[in-house]
Amino acid sequence: MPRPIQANPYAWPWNGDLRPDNTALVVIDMQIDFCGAGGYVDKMGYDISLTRAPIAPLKTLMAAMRSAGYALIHTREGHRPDLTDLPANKRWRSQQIGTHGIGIGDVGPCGRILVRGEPGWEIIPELAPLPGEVVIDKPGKGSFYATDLELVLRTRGIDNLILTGITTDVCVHTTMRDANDRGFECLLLSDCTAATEQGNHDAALKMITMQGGVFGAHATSLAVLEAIA
Ligand code: C5J
Repeated sequence: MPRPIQANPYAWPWNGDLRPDNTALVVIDMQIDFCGAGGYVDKMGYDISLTRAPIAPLKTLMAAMRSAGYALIHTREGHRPDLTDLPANKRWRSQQIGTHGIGIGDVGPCGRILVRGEPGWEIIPELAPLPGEVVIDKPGKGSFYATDLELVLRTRGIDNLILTGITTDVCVHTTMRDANDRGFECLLLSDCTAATEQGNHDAALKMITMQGGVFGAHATSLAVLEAIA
């Protein structure tokens, strides 16, 4: 039986009920567009060494959780090739930063940015899903909006979510907040997430600790590995 995970601001999960069949590891948007050379984040001029930092600890954690029998769920942010699910304001804003007015839906070095089926939209090979693992395609920042994630989790009897991936302050936080409102018990891993600015990552962690754990808790991947060993 796994022990509760040493986390901040409380030992997680709240009720101590941590089991492979009620807990899933969610790996959010580890796509070339967010952490690969020539991808969207790189084109915007951000330092991809930050968004690549979670790759190594995630690789170790994913292997350990797979062999301990936990479900892994992967997400990919992306839009239909005809862009019918891309709000005009999201596209316009994405074209305001970086070079040459290129944003979501436009052609970049890794194909059309954040368009399903393009090379940049793929999950990086180091963290590729295994056959049979659930992959959620989402058009928004949160993983629940316009997806069947909640149905998949409820069907499997999942209560606890361990949240990882990029970026901490955008897609991971949006997912955590939404999951928390839906009654899921959430843990965000500080070394398996990253933002495009370190200050945003740090602030996103601090926000979680307010009000006794306003959206859940955060911990390191080492604490998870120790608890499930
Ligand atoms: C962003 C994400 N930052 N996966 N997406 O646009 O966080």
